Formats: sequence, structure tokens, C-alpha cells
Amino acid sequence: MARLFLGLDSSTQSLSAMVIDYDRRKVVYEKSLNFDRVLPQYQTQNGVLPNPDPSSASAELRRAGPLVKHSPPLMWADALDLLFAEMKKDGVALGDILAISGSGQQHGSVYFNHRATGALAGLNPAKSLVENLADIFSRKTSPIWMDSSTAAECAEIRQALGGIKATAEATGSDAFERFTGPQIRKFYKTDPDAYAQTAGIAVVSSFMASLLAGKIAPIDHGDGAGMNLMDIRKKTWHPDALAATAPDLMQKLPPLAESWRIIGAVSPYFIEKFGVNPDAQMLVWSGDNPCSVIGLGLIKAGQVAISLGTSDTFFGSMKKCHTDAHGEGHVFGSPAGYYMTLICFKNGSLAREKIREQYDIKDWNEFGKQLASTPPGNRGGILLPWFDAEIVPRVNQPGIHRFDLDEKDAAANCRAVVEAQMMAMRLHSRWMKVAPDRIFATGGASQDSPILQIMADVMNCRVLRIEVSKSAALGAALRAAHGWLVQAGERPEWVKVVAGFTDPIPNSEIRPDKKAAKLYDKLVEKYAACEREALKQIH
Ligand code: XUL
Repeated sequence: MARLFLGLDSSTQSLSAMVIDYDRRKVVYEKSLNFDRVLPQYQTQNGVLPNPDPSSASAELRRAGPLVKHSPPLMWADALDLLFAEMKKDGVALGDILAISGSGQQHGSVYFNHRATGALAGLNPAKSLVENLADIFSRKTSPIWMDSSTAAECAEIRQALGGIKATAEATGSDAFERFTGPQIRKFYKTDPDAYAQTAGIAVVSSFMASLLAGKIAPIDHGDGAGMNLMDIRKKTWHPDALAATAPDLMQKLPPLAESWRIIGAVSPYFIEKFGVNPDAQMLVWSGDNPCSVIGLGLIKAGQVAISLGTSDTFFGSMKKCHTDAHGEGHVFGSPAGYYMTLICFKNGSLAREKIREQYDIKDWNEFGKQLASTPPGNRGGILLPWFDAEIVPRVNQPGIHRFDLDEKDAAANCRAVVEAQMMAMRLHSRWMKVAPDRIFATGGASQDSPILQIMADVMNCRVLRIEVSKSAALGAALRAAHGWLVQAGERPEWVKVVAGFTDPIPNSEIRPDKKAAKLYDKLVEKYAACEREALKQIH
């Protein structure tokens, strides 16, 4: 019989399912439900509650400013019901699924009252999940990763822990607005009564796992590190971070667990209602980035992937834990063991598109031709493409800065935006101390070879393209397979688990041009000086 595993991905905008046939190395089913489209009654826009929204369920949101971004946790539960109903309708062999795991958007938090444990244990299949769970929340809406309203709380936590470097050393990251700890602190400060009524706090991944397992689920080391609450080295809750965040927090947090741990059986709700295999094992869920690390095949220390998407993301897999003293990058636990790093550059596609529009370049093919028509190093011209406030380096005032670059020269500006993005990645990933022998490139812009050539030259490293549009859901399914095999006593090696699912596209390798690479060794220093100069002007 086929060994089938289910991976779910609860992202900002949608809930997706992927079923893999492990022995055939094949994805056999994929489905994605877009929250705005299938659940319009929650009135979200791209999965997020519009703000301020007079009809919003929560007084907290009605008072909120534009930096607040929340979503309704009941919508996520509703989507889970719908997705299982779809899978049943589509004839997915739910009765043969051996294990289930999942991925959740990172940092978002869910607040339970004292009724949650009982309600989860007694889910009634004659009712919907929404009917079962309507009164288990002490906070109606959940702050998500897009929320940046906690600058004051970040400053307080950072100060209590001894500054940026010490906070990163302790928890894997500096205090970030979107991270769960600062969000919990803000809730405690602004609504102490509701905080006191809170019996348990989950992150999105552990919330979804709790629904499927019918009990409060642990948080894994990937998502625990996205909270500013976990000791990144000991992988236990950090007492000082908890004390800096809110009172009695320890009693409200679930245990931490390795992401290959089995939580238990699937709740009878899913077995009776949708025909899920009664012997299926529920694994701990993780965050979308830790799951993507598996879905991209980054299972060996030192491996690196770059995703060129709306924002550009630099992922690395790391054996020994180094944290970033400047507090720009993050260290999370990796589901493959060891650690993973993540650096998020906000001005990714956004900046490339802005330049394309500004110079009236009709498509990406034409953009690629402009790149090819200019020499590597751009004759020393540098552009800092901070069209939006940037995360790395921290730039809170958007602006475009040019050095030795003629604004009228379309081709030079196209090259400059891509070179700047690649040099920023090289510069700001130095703290990770990884020297990869190849980089996996993914995301929309990774289809353009001239962009990847610049990546290879700036990084002085081979670049291989990898086509994984649903890396988080795939990573979750592969984690389900791995956890099940561990439980079965098979001692699976990650290399074997991911083989055939995450292989690079054949013949996609791009090699660095040695002359160009030498030139960038120098130019990256000029780029760093330009960043320093611009930051001095801004701050
Ligand atoms: C990572 C982050 C985002 C979310 C998106 O730190 O905030 O990538 O995980 O879902």
C-alpha cells in the first residue's frame, strides 16, 4: 500500500494541503483555499482584517492604528473544516494517510480561555469547528507577522535583556515588532483583564495542530525561536525573556518540542467526519520558514537558499549557533536539527518592479537584456533601492540613493538594483559564517538567468535553480514522513527523505565568472560604505 503523508500550510492568505506518496517520490494532491474568497464572511483582505474596521469583532481592533494587523483565528479553524471537506470530495485517500504535519505563518498568536482544553478534547463532529470553538478565545483576533505596532514593547524587552546583542544572543533574534513576545507584552499592557483571563497562548502553527490533535499542542523550536521567548541554545523557555514580557507567562505557554515529535492520534472529529485514518499520527507543526528549509532541501549545515519573491529571503542551515550582533538576522531551530538562519530584505521584487516601471521596460525578458548590456560592477555605480522602509539594514525612512550612477541611464539602473540586492545579501549574511559551495535559488525572479548570473558572481558561488512554489506545504509533508519513520524505528536520514522531492532543475546550474567575482570583492566594500553614508543621512 502507498505510504501517504499530508502536509498543511496555514499562511497569511490561504490554507493549503499537499499529499505525498513517499515511495513514489511524488506529490499526489494539492489544494489551496483562499480565505478572502471561500470565507468572505470574515471580511478579510488578503487574509487580514481591514483596519480600522468599525464592524470588526474586536474592540481592540476598533481602537487600533494602521500598524496593527490581525486575523480571526476562527477563520483559520473554519478553513480547516472546508479543506478536509474538499479533500473528501476530491477522493483523497484520507483513510490511508499515515501522518500529518503542518506549517504556519510565523509569529502570529492565539489566546485561549479556560474553556479551550475541554472544547478541544470534546470536539463534536455533528457541529462545525466554528460552532465547537466559538467561545474558547480570550482575545477575539490574532496579531500576525505583519503587525508592527509594538516598537515600545520591543524597546522595553530589549532593555530588560541588556540590548540588541544580548537579546539576539539569548533568543536568536533582537526584539522584533512582529515577534510573539512583544505582541504578548502589548496585550498584557493594553488589556490586563483579558490577559489575566488567558489560560493558554498558541502560535498559528501550534493552534492548528491543537485543532487536529484535539488537545493543546507543543510549539517546536523553529517557531519557539520566532517569539523572543526561547533560549536559542538550551531550547527551553528563557526565564529572563518571559519575565521581561508579561507576568505568569510560563503557565500560559505550552511545552516546547522538537519538530519531529508525535503529538498523538488525530482527533476523533476528523476521523468520524472526514474518514481520516484512525491510526494516523499527528506531528508537531512548525513555522513556514522552518518548513520551507525542508521543502527546499536545506538539510545539511552550510547550505543556503535565496528566495526572490515579494521580499527577498536568505535562508541558511547552520551547525553551531551564531547570532547576529547587529540584530538584523534571525536564528531559528531547524526541523532538520541544528539551526537555520533567515534574513528578510523587504525591497525584493518590489524594488525590481519599481525600477522596471520607472524606465518603461516592458517585461522581465527586456529587463534581463538591459542587465546583459552592462558590465559587471556597473562601472562603480551604486543604487540603494529602499523604495519601502527596509528591514536589513534597518531603514525606517524609504528613499532611493545613488552613488556614481546616472539616474538617466536605464540599463545601469537595472543592473544597479540587482547588484545592490545581491551585495546586501553578501554583506549582511557575513555574521552567519557559512561559505556555501552552491546556492539554491527559488521564487519568481529566479527564472531570469541574468539575475542569477549576478547572484553567482557577487556570491562567487554556483547557483542552482529549484522549483518549489509550495515549499512550506511540501516541507510539512516531508516532516510528517520523517517523524512517522522515526516512530517506526527506521532512523531515516534527511538526505534520503527529501531526495527526488527537492532536487534542483536539471541543467540549471549557473557558474560564477571568476573575473567578475574578483571585482565584486572590492565593490561590496564600496557598497558597504555607501550604506553607511546613506544611513548617516537618514538617522
Ligand atoms: C518571518 C516572517 C514571515 C512569515 C510569513 O520572520 O515574518 O516570513 O513567517 O508567513
